[in-house]
Amino acid sequence: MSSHHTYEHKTYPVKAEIAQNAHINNEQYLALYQQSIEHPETFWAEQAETILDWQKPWEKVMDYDYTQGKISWFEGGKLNVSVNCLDRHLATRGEQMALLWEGDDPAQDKKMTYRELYQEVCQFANVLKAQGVKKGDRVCIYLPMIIEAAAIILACTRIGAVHSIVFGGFSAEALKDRINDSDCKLVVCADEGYRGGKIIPIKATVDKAIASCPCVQSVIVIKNTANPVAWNAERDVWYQQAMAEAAITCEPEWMDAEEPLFILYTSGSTGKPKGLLHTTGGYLLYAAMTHKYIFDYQDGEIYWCTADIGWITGHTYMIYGPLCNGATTLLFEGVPTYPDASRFWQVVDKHKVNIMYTAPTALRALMAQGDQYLENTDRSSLRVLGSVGEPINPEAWEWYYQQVGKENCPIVDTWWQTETGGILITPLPGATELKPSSATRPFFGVKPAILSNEGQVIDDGSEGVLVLERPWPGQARSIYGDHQRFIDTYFKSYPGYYFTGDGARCDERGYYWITGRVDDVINVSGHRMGTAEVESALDEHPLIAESAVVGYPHDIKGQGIYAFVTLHIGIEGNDALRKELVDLVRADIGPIASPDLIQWAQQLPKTRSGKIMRRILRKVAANEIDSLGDTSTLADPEVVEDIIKNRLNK
Ligand code: 6R9
Repeated sequence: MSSHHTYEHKTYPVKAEIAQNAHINNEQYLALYQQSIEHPETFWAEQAETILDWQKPWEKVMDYDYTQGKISWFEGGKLNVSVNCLDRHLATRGEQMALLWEGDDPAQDKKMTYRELYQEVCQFANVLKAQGVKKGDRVCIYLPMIIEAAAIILACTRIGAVHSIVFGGFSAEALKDRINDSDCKLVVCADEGYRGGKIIPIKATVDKAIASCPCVQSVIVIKNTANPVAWNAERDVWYQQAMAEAAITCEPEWMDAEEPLFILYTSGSTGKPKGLLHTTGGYLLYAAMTHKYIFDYQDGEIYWCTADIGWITGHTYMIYGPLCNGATTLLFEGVPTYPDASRFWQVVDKHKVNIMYTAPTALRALMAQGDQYLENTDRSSLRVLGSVGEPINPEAWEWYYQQVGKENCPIVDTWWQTETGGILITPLPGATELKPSSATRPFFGVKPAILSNEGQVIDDGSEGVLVLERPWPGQARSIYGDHQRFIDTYFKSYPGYYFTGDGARCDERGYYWITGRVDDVINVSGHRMGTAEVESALDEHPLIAESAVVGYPHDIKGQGIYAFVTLHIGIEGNDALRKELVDLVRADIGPIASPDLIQWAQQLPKTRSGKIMRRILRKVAANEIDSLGDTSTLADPEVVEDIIKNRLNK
C-alpha cells in the first residue's frame, strides 16, 4: 500500500470487444445511473418486475425514515425465494447444472442440475417441517462447504424459515452465543469437514455449543466423512435418513417482500456480534441484479465465488444472486494452497470457469508462492475477475490482471458490507475504465458521499468517512432483537445518512478509493473482526489486568492482530503464557482471531480521563513511531516510551 501513488494514474480503458458484448456499456451506465437517482421508484419497480417473479404485486415501491432506521421495499408484494431460484428455471433449464462442487481432495467433485436441486430443496423443506420448523422460526446452519449447503439454505426459504449461517471456523463458544441470540430451534450441521487435507470437527463443536442452548430442539447431521460421532438419539437426526423418508414436493410459502429471509452475524466496534437482518424481496432483487451486471453474467457461463457460505459474499454471490439468475455456480470446499498453490488455477481449467470472484488475501498468498504455480495452467476460460473483502493493493491488483487474467479480463473491485446485502461501489466490466485499487463508481441507485468528522460534505477529493444518502433494496433492515442498536450504530453519527464505518475519498472523476475502517473493526484475511471481541477473550485470563488490540499492516493478511497486554503486578510474561492467550482466543472466537503479536506492556497509554489511546498503539504496531501525532493528552508519556522500546514489529 506504500506504493499507492506510483499506480495512482494508471488506467485501463474498457476494450471495445468487451464493451460491445457486455450487458452494460459506459453510455448505458451513465444513462441508467442518472435515471436510478432521479426516478428511483420507477427505476426499481421496472427492475423488480423484470428480474423477479411475484405471486402478488407490491403496494409501495419504497419507504424509509433513517432517523428510525426504517426501510422498506416492495411492501405488500408476495414472492418466494426458492421459486425464483428454482421452480421458474425448470421449464427452460431444468437439466442445466445449477451447482458444481469441487472437493478439498482434487479427486472429489459433484454436480447438480436445477431439477435435482429443486427436488432436494423440496425434500429438505419437508424434513424441516417434520421437525416442527414453521414460517418465521430460526434455523442455524453450521456447515463445511459441502454441496448440500445450497439445498439446505433454499429449503429454509421454501417454508419461510429464517436461516442464520455461522462460519464453520467459529468456536463452540461463538456458535453458542449466535444460536442463543437468535433463539434458533434447529441446527443443521455435518459430522465433520475437510479443509486443506485435514479433518475439521463439526458435530462435536455443535454438541459442545448446544449444551448451553435451551432453544435448540433438534440437530440434523449430514454424514460427510462418515467417521463416528457422539449421538443423542432424542435430538439428533441423520440428514440422509430423513431425506429418504421425505416427500418430494413442497408448496412454497408466499412471503411478504419485507418478511425476514436471514440473519447473519458480523462484528462491530463494540460489544457482541450483531445479527444483521435481511428481508426477502429487496435483498433477492439486489442480489440478482448486481450479480448479473457487475460480473456481466451471460447465460451458460460458469461462475465461481471462492467465499465460504458463512460470510455475506457466500450468501449473495455464491447462492442467491447466481441461482436467481439461472447461473451455474461452483462451490469449492478447499483452500487456495492445497495440495499446492496451483489449486485455484487447476479448478479454473477443470471446470472452464468464466468468472472468478475472490479476496485479495488469497491473491497475496498465491503471489508470494511465485508465478511457477500459474505456469502449468492455462486459464483461457476466464473472462471477468472480481475482488472483495478488503482494499486490494496495487501489486495484487496488477498480478491478478497481468498474470492470472493475462490482460484479457477486467477486474471488478467490489466494495460492500454484510449490512449492504450486495455490492454498492464497483466497476462494470463493459463500462468502467479501471484504476488499480479504486472500487470506482456507485452501482445503480446508490448515492455515496464523503463527510468530515463533523458531518460536512467533502468534495475536494480529501479523505473522510463514507456514508450513503438513501436506501437501496439490499440494505439490512435491523439488528435481530435490538433495533435500537441498529439505529445507534448506523444512523446516529451522521443524521440523514447510513454510516458505513469505512474511510474513503472521491477523486476528480468521481472514483471512490476506500481507505479502510475508521472504527475499531479490523480486517484480517478479509475476515471482519471487532478488536473489543479479541480483548474480551484475552481479559478472561486470570493473570491479565488489561489488554488493547489493534490491527497492523500484514503482507498476506492485509491486517494482522497486535495485542498489547498488561499483566497483574509481579507476573512475568513468557512464551508459555503467550500460547495460553492464543488458545483462549481460539476457544472463544476461533482460529481466525488468533493474535499474531503479543507484547507485554507495563501499562497502556491513557488519557487523563483513563481512555486507552489506540491511535498511538496503532502507530506503534505499524512501526510508524515517527508520526505518533499529538501526545499532549497522555497521562504518562513514559508509558509510551516503554511500549516503543519493546515493540515487536520493527
Ligand atoms: C463483503 C464484505 C465489510 C468491510 C467493509 C470494508 C471492507 C469489503 C472492500 C472493502 C475495500 C473493497 N471491504 N470490500 N474494502 N475495498 N472492495 O466483505 O463484507 O465482511 O461485512 O466486511 O470489508 O472495510 O466495511 P464484510
